[in-house]
Amino acid sequence: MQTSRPWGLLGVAAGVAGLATSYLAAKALTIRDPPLVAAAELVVRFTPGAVVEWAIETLGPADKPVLMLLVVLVLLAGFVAAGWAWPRGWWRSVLVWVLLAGAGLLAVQLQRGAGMVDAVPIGVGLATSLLCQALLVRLAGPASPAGETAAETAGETEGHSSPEGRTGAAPGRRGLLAGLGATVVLAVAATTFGRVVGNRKRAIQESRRLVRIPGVTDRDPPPRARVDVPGVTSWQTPNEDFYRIDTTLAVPTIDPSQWRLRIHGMVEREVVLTYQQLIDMELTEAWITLNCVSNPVAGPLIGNAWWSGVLTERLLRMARPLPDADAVLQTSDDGWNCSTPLSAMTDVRDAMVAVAMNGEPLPLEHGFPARTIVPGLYGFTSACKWVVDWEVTRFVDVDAFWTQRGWAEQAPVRLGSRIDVPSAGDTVPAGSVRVGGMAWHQHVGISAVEVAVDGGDWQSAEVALPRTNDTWVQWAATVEVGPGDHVLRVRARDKRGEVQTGVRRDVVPDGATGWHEVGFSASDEDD
Ligand SMILES: Nc1nc2c(c(=O)[nH]1)N[C@H]1C(S)=C(S)[C@@H](COP(=O)(O)O)O[C@H]1N2
Ligand SMILES: [Mo]
Repeated sequence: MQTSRPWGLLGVAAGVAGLATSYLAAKALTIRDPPLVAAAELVVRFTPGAVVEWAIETLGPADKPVLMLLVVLVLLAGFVAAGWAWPRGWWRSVLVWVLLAGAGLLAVQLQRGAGMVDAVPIGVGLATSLLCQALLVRLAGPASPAGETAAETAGETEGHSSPEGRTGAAPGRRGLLAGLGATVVLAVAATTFGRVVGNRKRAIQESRRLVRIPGVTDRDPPPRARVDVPGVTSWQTPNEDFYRIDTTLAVPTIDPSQWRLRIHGMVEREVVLTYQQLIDMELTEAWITLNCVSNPVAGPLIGNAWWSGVLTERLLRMARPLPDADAVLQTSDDGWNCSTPLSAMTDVRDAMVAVAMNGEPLPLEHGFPARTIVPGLYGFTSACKWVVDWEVTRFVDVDAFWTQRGWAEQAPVRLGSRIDVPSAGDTVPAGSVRVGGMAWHQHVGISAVEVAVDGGDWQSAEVALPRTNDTWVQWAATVEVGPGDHVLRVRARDKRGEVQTGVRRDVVPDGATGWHEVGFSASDEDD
């Protein structure tokens, strides 16, 4: 028996399994391109233009398949190398896998608009390949000690006379075949499932594109909402730039025709609404700023949009909550939930089940086909995306997702402000410096903003006040600074007379507090 392990084949099987799960992960996370495609795109990007032109000319429409084939061949070579490396020391093999994953990561990260999430499929693929290889090697029979003599050792242990004789060649081969078969099945299953998930996403994107909601308008920001300082955050946040926070790995894909909102629990009458019934009701539209409780001072987890939807008050009125109820446990299609004060959903504010954001049906990531928006409350206690169920209840009887994890049960947004201009570390000409930023206390409203340089006296800023209290506001000021280093700080005052506290507190359990401070330098113009 002179069979040594088919090391290269093991590597290829493990590599293909990794490719398959990375493809599945990419589809499930709705990432534009799976890593393999990203790699092919990278090749195109770094190939000299003349070569690309030559390829297109000579290969015609076959240029893309040929390119993919090349990338696949290079990858296969990498997989074989990873396989061969194993008997020379498992860590060498791991090194090859890591290098391959590193190349994939590079390809993915060099894509336009790549983010952290795009790295996930690579991690999934790497983990799969490592795991598969380890399992396959094990199935192939008694492990051969790593080292230069691996080939000889492999030959020895194969003999029936060796101590592991009974688990030698024949059972090893059977185990290996079973393992390879299982790997192929896994790879095909992962790819097929990824396809299905991807197709489903595309189908729902298409339904979204076709949705027409009568009464939804696309509004320009009110003129008085803006200050004239370049670099201050846009008052309206475009959908593509709107921060996204949720616990889902795969964005729920809900066909609007299948969507229902069930209102039940402590109500006189249970109500079940279809999407059509919802959008046939009278629409409310409003500018509302949404922010996340985990936004640190001056963090990015805040945005302002023009929302269209149906007042939660109207929907709850149909169900007639019982007098003892004080909360609505809202549940998403993906199982996430939050408990919202019933009062905030039934008082005069523009709390709504939103169906459109900035004049378009909700983007899938922001809750299509429907999500709740409650002005004045942090998202984790109110802004349920993909909302499908409202149980009218009492706070004492429920513990929602984040409350179980140490966050507050109720969380009105805190008065806050930040400096956008200057940015930390900027150098500006000494003298009169225009500064600006944002301030917010949704549903209370901002009355004034003040800035101070180097811990000096507070001076009032100009505030661009839109007619609503439910959005953030832009502010601007002119400060006088001499040459040298400076620190600018800001604080806001709300319409209840509360002055923003300078006490620094962490985001847990109910939102950060503290003034935003920015260090910058002023230089003499003669320098
Ligand atoms: N289904 C679901 N809805 C959710 C969440 C979630 O994890 N799942 N996160 C909430 C939190 S913490 C915030 S801050 C807002 C963010 O909404 P956005 O992603 O549209 O900006 O959604 C809320 N709604
Ligand atoms: Mo949040």
